[in-house]
Amino acid sequence: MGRCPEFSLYVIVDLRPGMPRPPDELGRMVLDGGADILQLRAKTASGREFFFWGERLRRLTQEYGRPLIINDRLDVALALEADGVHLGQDDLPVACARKVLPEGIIGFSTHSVAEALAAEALAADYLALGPIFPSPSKPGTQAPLGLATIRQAAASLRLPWLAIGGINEGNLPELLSAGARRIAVISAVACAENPYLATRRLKELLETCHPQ
Ligand code: TZP
Ligand code: MG
Repeated sequence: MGRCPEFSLYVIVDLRPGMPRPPDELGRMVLDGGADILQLRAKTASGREFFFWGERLRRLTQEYGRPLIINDRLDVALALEADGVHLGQDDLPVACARKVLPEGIIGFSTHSVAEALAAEALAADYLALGPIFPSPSKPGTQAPLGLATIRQAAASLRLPWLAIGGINEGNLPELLSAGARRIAVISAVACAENPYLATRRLKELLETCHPQ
């Protein structure tokens, strides 16, 4: 997969207010539980706060030897010497990030199979496709794509792609049966009573269906 290691479970640590645990405590629990990649996401935090938690998660991911990806902000990714950046349709263009991060992991968000197919021509290492189910972390932005989209994506995408949006232990089996191999989650682990166990269970389901 080039710059991006093979992965199945991508966990996003979201700095949005009201999360039950501090980001570094959550980060350690999900890394212990088997998350392959950690992303730090901050839609409302200041650059200072983003960097503060980024430094802590950077140390943690280095300790565990797993990649840290920064959502949206190439400047924060560079300042942290993170492993990569995840960009959306309204962020800096992928080609621009690739110039600045020639060896970095670059992810790109897409919201339909057509958008994902078009994005395969960009210099991204992986694509995110979603929301697949209604998402408590991104409410009301777009109608959920559903499992038919997963079947189409599995049949047509060549670049590694992950499914995102409302994924949890309950709906993961049907998602995997539809052809997904990689998932990203926020609430399924961050809002679980025990994020370590929640991560482990997701990872076990992923591995049972698609051994790495
Ligand atoms: N992009 C599409 S849905 C989503 C993002 C960032 C949020 C995923 O969070 P959750 O809580 O796992 O639905
Ligand atoms: Mg974005």
